[in-house]
Amino acid sequence: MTILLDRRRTLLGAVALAGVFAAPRIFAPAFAQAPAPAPTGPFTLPALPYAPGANEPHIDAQTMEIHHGRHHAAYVANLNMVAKDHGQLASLPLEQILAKLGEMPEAVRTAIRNNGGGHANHTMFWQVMGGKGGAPGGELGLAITRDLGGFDKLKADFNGAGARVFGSGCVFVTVDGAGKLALVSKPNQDTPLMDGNRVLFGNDVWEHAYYLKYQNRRPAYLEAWWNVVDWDKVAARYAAAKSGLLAI
Ligand code: MN3
Repeated sequence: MTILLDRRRTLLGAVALAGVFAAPRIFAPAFAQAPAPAPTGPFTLPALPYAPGANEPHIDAQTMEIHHGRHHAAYVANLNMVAKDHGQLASLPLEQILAKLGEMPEAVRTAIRNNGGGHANHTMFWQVMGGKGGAPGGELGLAITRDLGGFDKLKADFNGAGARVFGSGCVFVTVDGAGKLALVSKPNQDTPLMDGNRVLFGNDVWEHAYYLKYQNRRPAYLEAWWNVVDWDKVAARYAAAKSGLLAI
């Protein structure tokens, strides 16, 4: 009896094991249809040029980490998904893609506008922060006085434009090849690059840029932001623009 029972157990065990090993075969086609890994290029997330806490206390480290590591990273990942099926994107610099938005395939134009714009705006945004604020001097300071009525007026006008953005968007100071400055705000992830212009600096007024620390107090964020602007970096961008070398 004992031997028979053992045999039955062994048989049942064998059937059960066969079932376990058969199962993957049944589901094999589903595995075969799983999406390919997300593309890692041609666009890449630039590293933050400073530690996430470098802009404390005005912009908290957690906001910087989420803003860079999730929001900006998502724009890059989405843009790469578009580029996977539209290889021509890989052969054009981002600022040219955005300047030629109207020539992009209609089916993906909005995706390029939102994600390409988001990639460009954030790439610029990280670069111009990490500083100690203060007032810009030298040739840039003179240009602000000449074209924007001085630094105090620029700050007031810039903060006012930022407060008036309904929903999400950015405020920019643009610069042309002659060094002339202008103030402009854009909705969503639109950028002056889409008009063929160059961005000297700008601030992100999406709620994700400030909500953890400032909640609904966008004007307080706009005011505090000037304390982290790196005017040396902005001055370098100004010189690059006048040399025709400023891209994003
Ligand atoms: Mn943002």
